[in-house]
Formats: sequence, structure tokens, C-alpha cells
Amino acid sequence: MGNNDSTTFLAGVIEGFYGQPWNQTERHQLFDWMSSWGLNTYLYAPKDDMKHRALWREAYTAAELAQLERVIATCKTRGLRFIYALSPGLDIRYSDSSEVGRLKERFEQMRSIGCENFALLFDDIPDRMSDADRERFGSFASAQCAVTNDLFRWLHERGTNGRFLFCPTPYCGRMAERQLGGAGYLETVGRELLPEIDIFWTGPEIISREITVPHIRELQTLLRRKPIIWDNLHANDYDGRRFFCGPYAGRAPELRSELTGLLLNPNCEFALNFIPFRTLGAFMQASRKWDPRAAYLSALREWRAHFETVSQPIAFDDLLLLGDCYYLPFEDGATADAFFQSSRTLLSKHPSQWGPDAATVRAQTQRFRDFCARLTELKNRPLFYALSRRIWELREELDLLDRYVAGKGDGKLPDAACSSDFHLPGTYRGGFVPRLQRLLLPHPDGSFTPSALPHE
Ligand code: GDL
Repeated sequence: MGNNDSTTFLAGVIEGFYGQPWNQTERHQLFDWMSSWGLNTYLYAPKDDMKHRALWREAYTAAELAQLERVIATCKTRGLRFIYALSPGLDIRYSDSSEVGRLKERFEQMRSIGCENFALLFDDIPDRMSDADRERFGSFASAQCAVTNDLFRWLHERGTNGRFLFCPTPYCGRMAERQLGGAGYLETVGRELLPEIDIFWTGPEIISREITVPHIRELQTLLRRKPIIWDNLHANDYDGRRFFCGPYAGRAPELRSELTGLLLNPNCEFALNFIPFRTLGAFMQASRKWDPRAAYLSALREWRAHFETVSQPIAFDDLLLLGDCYYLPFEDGATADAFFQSSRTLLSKHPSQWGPDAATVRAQTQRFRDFCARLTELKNRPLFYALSRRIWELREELDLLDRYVAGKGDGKLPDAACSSDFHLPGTYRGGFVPRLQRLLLPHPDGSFTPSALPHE
């Protein structure tokens, strides 16, 4: 692959989430998947590799460096582009030349193990400047551009001509509207950042339901170049109860020609990313029409092979319902939604009106609950461990629903209070965070109001 030119569309994966970075086995699996699914780029940017962000000035030890060297070598043998990122923005003193020197030392260490592509990321950092930096550069944007351009030129002087990527402090539409980073930040970056440098953007929001061509065209004017998308559609670091195994969606194939690349920052749990990566690969190859649901169903059929158990094979429909429960941030999959609606309709009626619908809801609830329990039999233990806490929680709710419908549906005591020996206060839905959550109630328009505080 002619991988080092400045025009190749960068399609692939960012390891760019908060939490535990992936391990070497996972990265190697990723590279196998990527090379067979038509993805060409991997960006190394785990927020909690201390030496990527919190301790960005510190060099890697020999052992750490040897690990990264293997990652780079594996990418090369698979024809993948490896990009190494540093996030110095938490505390860098832009006007202090020794700080730029430190960045150069860090990049030099990566160059010594074969790294050719680099990135500087200024996302999620304090939005203020020291007096010295303001005096020297005038604005946050100018300070970041000066440091980034310096690093870019320095690399070129040393014959490292790979790609260079930059993440701005306001990296989505909402942040730009709120003038994060100061007024005119993006215009300044468009003007001052060397035109060869790619600029990241996550869309209208940090987690964007949709990214449209008009949205990107507007941005191109400000940035004076096509952006590269940092896509957080499947990221789950912001909510430990969820994961997203739905398809790549909400972006049309025409978007690709408006961008210099599109990289997905996915679920923290590597094993849960099969469908996100598989469907991203398919999206990259889609000619004009993109059908996310069809891509999902096809990827799910392939993923099923990873769900071999120590006993009976699992049914596709059960796996589909599970996948649909953890679909996309703004959308449950169709079968999960239908399950929810039938349960909701039943509970909205007085039990005396339930009739045969109660038995139908119970049958599907029990089947699904038993399926979740059977996942403990998965041979693929990393996959099971990635699923286990979420599925435990789901099982609890299915079990409660079944007990409730059973308790009321026999027609004997439809108005009596219902309780369950398995869902006791304190251990069930307990804890400080749920208490806090009950204090402020969210509304569909994004606003919050205090709850009436009837309970603690
Ligand atoms: C972010 C962070 C990213 C994180 C994601 C989802 C960018 C540029 N930065 O804002 O590291 O994983 O949200 O929580 O997206």
C-alpha cells in the first residue's frame, strides 16, 4: 500500500478512549480484522496511557518501547498505517522552548522504533492560557499552531514525511458555538496551521448521531481544508452500563469525499467492537447507498461464530435481541424496541385487562433471561467477561419484570403491592450514584428539573 502519501484516505480505528488501554493480543486481533476488512489506519492515543497524556514529558522504558515497537512492526506487515499521538495540553507551557524540546524527544523515541506518523491532540484540556503564553502568542489557537507547526517541520527535516494530525480544543459544533478555546479559534487554526496537517472533528456533537455533508462543508471553509473525523459513535467510556454493537450509521457514503479520513474511537472493551469495525469496513466500501441495518445483520451473522458455548449453540434470534439491546447511543435495535413496547403496553393496563398478552410477555422475558444466563457458557472468555456485568444487570431487570407479571397476572391479587425476594432495597439498584441520579430528572429536550424528593 502506498501508505505514506498525503492523499490516502485514512480509514480505521482510534484507541482514544478513557480507561484501560487494550492489550497486545487485542491490538494484534484488531490489525488482523482491519487488514481483512479494508481499514488502513490505527491511531495510538489511549487517554490513560500515562505517557500519552498525564506524564507526556516522560520517555517510555525499554520494555514499554519494545511493546510499541511490536505494534508498529505488526501494522507494517499488515499494510496498516500506525500513528502515534501525544496529548500535552493539560499542562504544557507553549512559550517555553524546553517544552517543545520535550515533545521532540518523545517523538524521537518513537521514530527510533519505526514510527512515521504523528499527532498532537488538544482535546479535553483546561480552556485558559498562562500570562506568558498569552503575551507570546496572543491566543490559544496560535499557541497550539506554533507548537504543532514546529514539530511538523522538525519531523520533515529528519526525513519523517508521514501524516501529521491535530485535534483542536473545540472539536465539535457545540464546542465551537460556545467559543471554547476563545473567539475565532477555528478560523485562526485554519489560517495558521500548516495546510499539510489534518484536523480532527467529531461532528455537531462529541457523540454525533448524524454527520452531514453540509455540516462538513461549512467547517471546511473555516479550516481551509477537509477535516478528518474522530468518530465517537460507539465510544462507551462515558457510561459504564452501556456498550454499542450496532452498525456504523448516521453518515452517508457521500461524506467520505468531503473528508481526509474517518477513524472510529469505539467501546473500551475490545471484544465488543466486532460489529462496529466490521460495518465501518463495509461502509468504506459502500458505493452509494448505505443500509446500516442490513450491514448489522450480516456482521452479526459473522459475530455469532464467536459465541460458541460449551453446550448447545445459541440461536441467531437470541443474539439479535441482545445486540439490539446495546445498539447505538440514540437508538435501540428493532427487536429490543418491540420487546420494550410490548412490555410497556402490558404494564400500562390494569392486570385485569391483560388477558393472554401476559403469557406472551412472560414467555419472551423468560426466554431472553435464560439466554443471558447461558452466556456464562461462552468459550470465548474475554468476550464473556466484557459482557458479563451488563448482562447481569439486564437479567435482573428481566427477572423482575417476569416476577411482576407473574404476581399480578394470575388475577387473584391484581391491586396488591408486588415485591421480590431477589430485588431487595440496598443490594438492588442501590448505591450513591443511583441516589444522585434520582435528584435531577432529565427531560427529552435535554433539560433537568429537581425530582419531587419523595424518597431518599
Ligand atoms: C471525547 C474524547 C475521547 C473520548 C470521547 C467519548 C475526543 C476528541 N476526545 O471527548 O477521548 O473517548 O469523548 O467519551 O473525542
